[in-house]
Amino acid sequence: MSSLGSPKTAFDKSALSGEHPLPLYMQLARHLRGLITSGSLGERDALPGERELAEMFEVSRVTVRKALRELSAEGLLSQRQGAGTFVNRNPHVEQSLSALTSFTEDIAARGMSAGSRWISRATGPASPEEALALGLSPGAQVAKLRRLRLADGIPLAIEFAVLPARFLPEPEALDGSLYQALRARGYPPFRALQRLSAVCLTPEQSRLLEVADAAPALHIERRSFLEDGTPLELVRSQYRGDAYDYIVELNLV
Ligand code: 16G
Repeated sequence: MSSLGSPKTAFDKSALSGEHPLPLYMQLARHLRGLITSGSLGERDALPGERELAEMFEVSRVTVRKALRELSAEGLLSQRQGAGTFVNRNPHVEQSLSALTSFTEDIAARGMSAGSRWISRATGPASPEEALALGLSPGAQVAKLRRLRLADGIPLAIEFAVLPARFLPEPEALDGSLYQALRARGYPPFRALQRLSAVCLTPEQSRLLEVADAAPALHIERRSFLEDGTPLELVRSQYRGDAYDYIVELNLV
């Protein structure tokens, strides 16, 4: 149950209006979505039944059903046959864009435990694009690491990292933090360039991240360098759009 009191007290019938151009089920979904993202409805809170919600908001059960279906598709609710409808856990991470930190450090700093599930890892030849990004000759050997990154067991991002093989000759032996392993080998990441863009997840990515098909995500490409400017890693990742905010500090120049 959320710390903000009973979910029932948070429901506000006046959030819906027959005069509004949006269909009622969308207005209801928007209201409930707001309660979930603001924390008024907390992790694992149970929602009242369909009939009760319909009475509370003075709408039909069909409207309630459509709104709940929409939020389930977005991954904000779980509907369990016979048990009811529950708010999903929704970890939210605010990340500074100016600090060069690892996933493990970012998640630990928020009091959660970072984890990874391997999708694949191997040493092999660099693609022309990877060779270009890493300043290697075409076909040079690189370590390729594909991981699902988790916070408290919940999938947050898919990461595909490519590094010149000499920095990580045995990708199969990597257990835990990549940055920790690189620092331990004397190759600490010193500087990085990052490009962010908005994408819709592919069906495979949606499945891995346990979100609705084609859900929005942040595509982040990071190129990290050693202090002497040698390219260290090229990482392409998809971060769940509902779980990550990137914060940029702007100063007067
Ligand atoms: C972050 C980095 C990624 C790096 C990883 C290492 C972004 C967009 N990416 O996820 O480039 O490889 O941390 O994490 O921030 P680890 O040390 O926990 O394995």
